[in-house]
Amino acid sequence: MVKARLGGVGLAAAVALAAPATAGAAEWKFALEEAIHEVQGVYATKFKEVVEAESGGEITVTVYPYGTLGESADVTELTQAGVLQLANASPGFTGSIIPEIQVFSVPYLLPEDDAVLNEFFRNSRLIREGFAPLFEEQGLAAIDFYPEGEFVMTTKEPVRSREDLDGVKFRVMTSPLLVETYNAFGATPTPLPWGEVYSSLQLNMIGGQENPMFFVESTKMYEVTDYIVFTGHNTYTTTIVGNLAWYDGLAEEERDILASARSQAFEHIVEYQETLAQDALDKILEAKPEMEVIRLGDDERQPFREAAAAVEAEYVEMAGGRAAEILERFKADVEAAKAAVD
Ligand code: 6CS
Repeated sequence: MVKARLGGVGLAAAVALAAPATAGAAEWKFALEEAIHEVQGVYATKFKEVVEAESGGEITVTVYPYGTLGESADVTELTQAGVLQLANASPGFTGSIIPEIQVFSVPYLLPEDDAVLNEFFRNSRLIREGFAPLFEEQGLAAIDFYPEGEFVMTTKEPVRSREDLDGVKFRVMTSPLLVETYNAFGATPTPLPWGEVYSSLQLNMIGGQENPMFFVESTKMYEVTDYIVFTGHNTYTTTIVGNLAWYDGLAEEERDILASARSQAFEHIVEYQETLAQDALDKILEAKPEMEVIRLGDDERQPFREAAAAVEAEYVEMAGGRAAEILERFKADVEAAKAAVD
């Protein structure tokens, strides 16, 4: 069992976490990497609504948004330790403990078309079953995977080529393959937890970062960068993890409620995101009309695609174990999703 670093947990939150649930009723504590009004919060709100309704009030879901229990690594550790039952744990961070999950960070592997993307997340056997043993080795149950939107780069200088990223200190999440990705893209990758990104941009310690459009808007990244660059290189993926001992100990009825809440929240979040990125971009341009939007054309994307081949090879090398098999299954499931949508 991994020992949780409780350093990031505030006193009030720690007291609340330690408090026993009301006698007879179960409480599922669910921590997020985002605020309650952001994508993970919208998912968790739906999940809570379904669990509480379908259990007739026997189960309460308590949601801890980002800022109450520390960074992503902290809430993952608290889940491994059984202090929390559920958490968002995105591969951009969990790649540090589950190297194979970094397949989600290989550029240009996930489909760009939304219908294909959603079909892939909904029905891929790799996603729905194949990753489970890797999470179990870390004391975690793999409960759900869902996309949170296309990554865009936001930068202080215009980017149209890999040369434009030369010498740019570019913030990435802390999974090692993201360092390889931005090395291959020509930048100087700088892994940082989320809480340090805004101030690092403000103080010019870094010159760019990547995130989905809704997050650029909701966290006001546009205030400290001047360009939004569409490269089409990836989609932000998150996973929901559960404490394995807790998950294994659930009664059949509780498992059914969990499965129902998971699938209803998944469909809810897919629908919720239909216009989210465009709405966020509109809000950014209204708040900061001088923000420049650069959409790389096919020719301009080509060098980034070529760089992705090196990242793919590095993934197999770095993740070892089942990485090569996972990569092939991933590609096969993307092809299956394309065929299903055609
Ligand atoms: O870039 C990050 O670190 C954050 N991005 C998103 C979309 N969600 C949470 C994560 O910490």
